[in-house]
Amino acid sequence: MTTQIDALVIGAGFAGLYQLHSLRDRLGLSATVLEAGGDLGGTWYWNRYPGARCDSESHAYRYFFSRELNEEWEWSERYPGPPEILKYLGRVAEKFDLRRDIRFGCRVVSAHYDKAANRWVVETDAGDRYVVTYLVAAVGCLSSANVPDIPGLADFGGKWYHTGKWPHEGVDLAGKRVGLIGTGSTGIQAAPVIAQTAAHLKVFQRTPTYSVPARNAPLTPEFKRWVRENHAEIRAIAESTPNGHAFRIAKRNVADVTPEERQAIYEAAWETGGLQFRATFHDLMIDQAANDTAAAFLKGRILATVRDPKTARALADIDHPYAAKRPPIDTGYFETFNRDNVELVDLRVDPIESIAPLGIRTKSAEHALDVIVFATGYDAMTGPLLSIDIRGRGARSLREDWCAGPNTYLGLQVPGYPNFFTITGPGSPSVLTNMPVAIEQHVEWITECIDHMRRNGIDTIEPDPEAARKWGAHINELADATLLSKAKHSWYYGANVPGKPRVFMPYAGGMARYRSLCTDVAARGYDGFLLKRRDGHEVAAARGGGTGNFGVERGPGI
Ligand code: NA7
Repeated sequence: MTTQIDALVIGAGFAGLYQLHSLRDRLGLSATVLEAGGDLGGTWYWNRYPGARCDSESHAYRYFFSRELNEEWEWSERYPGPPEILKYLGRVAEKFDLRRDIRFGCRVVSAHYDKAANRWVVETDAGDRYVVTYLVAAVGCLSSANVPDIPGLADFGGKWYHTGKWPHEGVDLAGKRVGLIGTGSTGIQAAPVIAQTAAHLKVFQRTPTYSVPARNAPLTPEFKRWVRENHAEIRAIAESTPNGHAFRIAKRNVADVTPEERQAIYEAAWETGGLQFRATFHDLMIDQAANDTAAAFLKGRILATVRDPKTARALADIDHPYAAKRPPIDTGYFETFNRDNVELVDLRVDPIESIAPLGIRTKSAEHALDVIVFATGYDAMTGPLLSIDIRGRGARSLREDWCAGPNTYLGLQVPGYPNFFTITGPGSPSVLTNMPVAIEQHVEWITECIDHMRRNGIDTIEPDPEAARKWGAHINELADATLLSKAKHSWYYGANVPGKPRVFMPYAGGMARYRSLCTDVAARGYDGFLLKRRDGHEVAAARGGGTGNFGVERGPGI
């Protein structure tokens, strides 16, 4: 079956839903969303592991584009869990009548640009074809599960699961000996909940990491009222801060206060909980000495919480600056190691060698297990795009073009792939932000760009290769100006996936700055992009950003 429409959107998470609404209901285009999952939700459709919860605070984890939607929706907890987020997205889909243009259970396998027709030909795993003018990837950054290639997994006699593909019917862990591999945000959320039901839990830790208590709780009626009455202000803060959350980063530097004041500030932030800890000082992410003070405080908390000294030392022996890797937040993670049924396996001392039919074999021990839970993260940012056979001009493939790392302009488009847009793609702030805020900005920019093309008889838009090259250099320059570059083994660098190019992928200049750059680029006639009319004539843009003059502000861009 071949369907001809104006626009095709891949993915029905936060990004895909809003993109569909914008293209269809604002621009009047015919548009369809193809979604591999059985229902909407994206990340939240798949991530239903024990303890799964959003790390963004709920009052800013929402769309802001519709006042009416904001006024009718109320979150129940400080951090929403998957069921409530799915309910929210369900309400969005109902309100804007989105489901009629979404095909579920439909995986896109290829998207090839047909130059002669100036159309994208998209094929699904069911063999359906879509011929479209505009192609938007709303595939998410963390949707390609990374299951490590450990020898023997196929022979494991028990059950194994990746947290990002958790069975929807749930997994009964009662009475089971569970091995949890991975101590990133996911493993840290899952361990305390698994420990409550499993007979025994072994946490296999490769890299210890910091964590701050989330302090989740039901929202009080007063707070809910405050949210209802202050949507505009919450939005204004979220859209003007570097990471899109509804809290501001303090202007003070660590050296501006006495050690006693600093301690009191950290203690208060510890009590408040959550990602706000990162906002206590302006220079935490740019000054090693400043960061050392936060790191020392957080390591001290681990040592004070965990009773067994050897376990405490293994958990607190952290090798990177605080927040140089994605900082987890938790509910009783370190306390979990005080339980009789929980044990830490320090893989730096005793690495995993193989998986045997009865469990995990490390260098010096056999760990008998009934269930293995892989909380081993994702082939982040590029993985979801490269899992599709995407081919642009001259049948060049994205996999080949990105063999040395992603190449984009503003994280929105790829040179040689006309009319193909990515939402929260590599080269955009994405994973360094509160996602819905980044998503809204992208969707609106893409929608306005397509509107501009249609109003001005422009057939194709794609980045000038030179602008993309400069953008790539800028991404690295920004990362190097922060302490993010001190954790080269993070997934921000693709280091968690063997063979993946080690390139810093997200834009670390901050969401607010990125927003103004994108707005400026559009205002200059899509500076840095090549726009061609139907007759093949190029439309000149005023040159600015296209010359690589993006500016670097040495500040807390993340
Ligand atoms: P992360 O942050 O990538 O964490 C994955 C964890 O799994 C991390 O501790 C890894 O250790 C560990 N890992 C990965 N591969 C292995 C192998 N082969 N052996 C042992 N341990 C391994 O993924 P999450 O799902 O926790 O979080 C992803 C994002 O979701 C998070 O940032 C939030 O935005 C939400 P490593 O540190 O690589 O040594």
